[in-house]
Amino acid sequence: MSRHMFSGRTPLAALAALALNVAASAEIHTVLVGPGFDFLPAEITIQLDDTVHWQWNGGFHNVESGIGGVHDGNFRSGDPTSDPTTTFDVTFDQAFLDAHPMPDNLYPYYCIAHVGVGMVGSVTVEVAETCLADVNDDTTVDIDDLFEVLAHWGENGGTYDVNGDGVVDIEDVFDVLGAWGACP
Ligand SMILES: [Ca+2]
Ligand SMILES: [Ca+2]
Ligand SMILES: [Cu+2]
Repeated sequence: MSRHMFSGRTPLAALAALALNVAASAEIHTVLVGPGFDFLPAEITIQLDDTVHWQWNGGFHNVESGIGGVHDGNFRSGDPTSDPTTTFDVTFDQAFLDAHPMPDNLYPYYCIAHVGVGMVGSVTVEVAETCLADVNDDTTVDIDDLFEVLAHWGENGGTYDVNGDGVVDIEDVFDVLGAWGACP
């Protein structure tokens, strides 16, 4: 089987270690609040389970979700402040998305003191279709799915073509590694 050909070249222990690293890759994204009337970066795209860390950088500001100064209730740092030690963190995990659903997982926000002069930002949360990588349908993406993809190496499409590009190859292996863990 193609599995043997592959494992002869690539130590499975290294693949497993890579998978663990990928699975534990939730990131923290810092957004500067001020010193002018802007957020930097103003628009960010993050992955599910990542955290946005707003850090006050001069000026009198807050972070408040919504559009045009109308708060939508998703998140709010508090009243505007110029305290330079102020920070505000939101972790955009599945529980947060479930509690605060938004179209396309797009979360607009503003500073209530300066929304009138365009102090706005947004967070877009990308959610990987992890269950596509669960090729054996047991609700967990793990070493068994990796073996299945390797065993069907080179096939044209089908269940084991995780990314749907028409061939089972290394990209599908990376998709399995990237989706490691329980399906949501
Ligand atoms: Ca599975
Ligand atoms: Ca593929
Ligand atoms: Cu402001």
